[in-house]
Amino acid sequence: MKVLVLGGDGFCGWPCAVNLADAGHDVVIVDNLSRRKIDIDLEVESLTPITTISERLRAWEQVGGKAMRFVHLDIARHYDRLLDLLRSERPEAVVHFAEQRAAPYSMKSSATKRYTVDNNVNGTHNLLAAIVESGLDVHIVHLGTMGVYGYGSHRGATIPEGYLTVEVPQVDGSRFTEKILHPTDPGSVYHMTKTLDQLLFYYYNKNDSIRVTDLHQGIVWGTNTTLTDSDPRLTNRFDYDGDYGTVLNRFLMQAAIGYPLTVHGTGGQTRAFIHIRDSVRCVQLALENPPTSGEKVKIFNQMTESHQVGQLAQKVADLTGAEIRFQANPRKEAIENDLIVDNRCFIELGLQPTTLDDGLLAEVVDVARRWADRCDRSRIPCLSAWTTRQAEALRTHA
Ligand code: NAD
Ligand code: USQ
Repeated sequence: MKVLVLGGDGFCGWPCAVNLADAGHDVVIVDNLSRRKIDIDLEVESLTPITTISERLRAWEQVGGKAMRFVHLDIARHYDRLLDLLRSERPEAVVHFAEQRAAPYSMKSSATKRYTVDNNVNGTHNLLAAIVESGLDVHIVHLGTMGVYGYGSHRGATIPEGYLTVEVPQVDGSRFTEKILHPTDPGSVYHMTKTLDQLLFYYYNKNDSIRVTDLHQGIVWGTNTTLTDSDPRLTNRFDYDGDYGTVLNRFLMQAAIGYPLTVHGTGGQTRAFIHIRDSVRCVQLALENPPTSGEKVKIFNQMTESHQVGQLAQKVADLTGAEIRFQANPRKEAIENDLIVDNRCFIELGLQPTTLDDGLLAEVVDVARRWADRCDRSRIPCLSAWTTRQAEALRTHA
């Protein structure tokens, strides 16, 4: 099938594009390369050396991969070009990764808050409006986040896949049940944009029958898939800095270079995780099992396991001998939370979860050790504070 991969130069998008091409799909990558530009602004680089998008595409063809094309386009700002692209390519599906995805970056300043909202909400809305205007029947597969459900207490309840069945009491004492979108509880401006995306999908699905699968993805760890590992020029990015590095990959990289593991607060935060290989597989499964015409937005919880941050640090320390250092938390978030997640949709479609086994953890440590000399230690601390109170705590405990 013809697929546009929006954000196909990014950490999740690149291995996904390669995987879809390998599966025989006709892939067009659309990206404005903003992620590479943000690295320049932040004066940091991916731990792994990554080649340019042209070099990546050339290398992919040289290793025998099915050719992919690249379109340099900002989907949040260039609506007319996006519409023209849809009209000329007539894709059957669009995979949408093209958003500013770091919570700490979104909380750095009013400028990054505004950029994240402008970029993410406009990008998603432009895509929906352009599909309606094109008159095409396009399946959107969007990368959302587990964070839309929030990380307060769920009082031991299992988080369903997008929709919650509620009982509504009436003044006359009667009750009725209803299936509603699970209430949202974003923990950062970035996460808030994902909750807004969710409403945009709900509306365009209801009004224009746009077919959407929204993947509520957990924290992705690991770096390469077998395909991106097949040639150094195909290597995926590895973010380790305080804005874009995510917790498990950061711990593994910190262990590799002998930097104490940076646990925020008590480490009681529980989060959902998925390995990059499973992330890629899930997107393919979602694409190949689209909603039918008239079906409401399909929501899948794209995660395979939940862990407490402190326990993860302990696991990495046990594996590598690393020291753990508890730090003032730059985020305004619950000290501790429960997280029980229903992920049956993907399991029923055949996903065999890659769990956090020692071999895979060690593989990431090896990647990080190989590139340790590229690490700028001064970029490791998380300095983006959620409020002035957290900023003060960071200063006091520095
Ligand atoms: P990334 O920043 O590495 O990739 C995003 C890509 O989109 C980049 O290549 C960037 O240049 C591009 N992009 C951003 N705005 C654009 C625009 N307006 N027009 C065109 N291209 C644009 O991020 P990622 O880690 O690959 O995440 C991809 C998606 O998956 C995001 O939407 C993110 O919210 C979601 N997600 C990521 C994770 C994770 O742990 N990395 C977890 C859950 C969900
Ligand atoms: N944390 C630490 N130490 C660190 C880094 C983070 O203790 O060095 C803690 C944070 O305080 C937080 C948790 O680890 O409690 C997760 O932080 P993270 O940066 O790994 O993940 P998050 O900010 O939630 O964002 C990432 C991706 C985002 C995606 C989200 C999925 O960047 O794109 O949407 O994971 S989820 O977490 O399920 O919402």
